[in-house]
Amino acid sequence: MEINDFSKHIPYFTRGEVVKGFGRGSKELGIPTANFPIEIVNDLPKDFPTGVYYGWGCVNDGQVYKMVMSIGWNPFYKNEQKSMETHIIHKFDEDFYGSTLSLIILGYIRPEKNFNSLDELVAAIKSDIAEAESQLDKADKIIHRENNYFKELK
Ligand code: ADP
Ligand code: RBF
Ligand code: MG
Repeated sequence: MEINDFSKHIPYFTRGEVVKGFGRGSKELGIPTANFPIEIVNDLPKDFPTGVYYGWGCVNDGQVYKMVMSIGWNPFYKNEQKSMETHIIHKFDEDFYGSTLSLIILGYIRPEKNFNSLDELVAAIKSDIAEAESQLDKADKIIHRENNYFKELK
């Protein structure tokens, strides 16, 4: 059986408001994650695997940037609620709570894991960011950056 047969759902388009997350200080770690409301999480197809993904993201009618996202229960924190949190690979001057975040998810990096320390979690996320950066430089991924989905709010 294919455990990661997410391919039929890819590219996956999703859009929602940026809400307050768990407030665990991801930002202090240098990896802020924009969280989606539970309704958006519940809209995911039932067979969409939890794990770490990459793709493109855009805040309101702004520029399109590379992003990585975590979908799942964050085993390191033993969350009771499934979450979708996106780290946009760009340095923003200000927070954007309440804004609309549009995403195109293009690929899967790995399943969610537990870690022995916060340092190991952060190292894994940094390696995910590096992987996303290189995947999104490929021609078949770059084309999605220009998708009309990102122009609908302009
Ligand atoms: P929370 O627990 O509320 O999600 P975080 O520490 O994860 O708090 O910070 C997330 C917030 O940081 C986002 O909602 C957004 O407003 C802001 N932010 C700033 N830069 C980024 C970025 N590059 N990627 C994602 N969110 C960012
Ligand atoms: N949480 C986990 O418990 N396990 C993971 O494997 C995991 N991978 C992540 C990968 C990325 C790219 C991102 C942005 C987050 C990930 N998280 C994971 C969520 C992380 O625990 C959460 O963002 C914390 O708030 C970081 O302090
Ligand atoms: Mg967050």
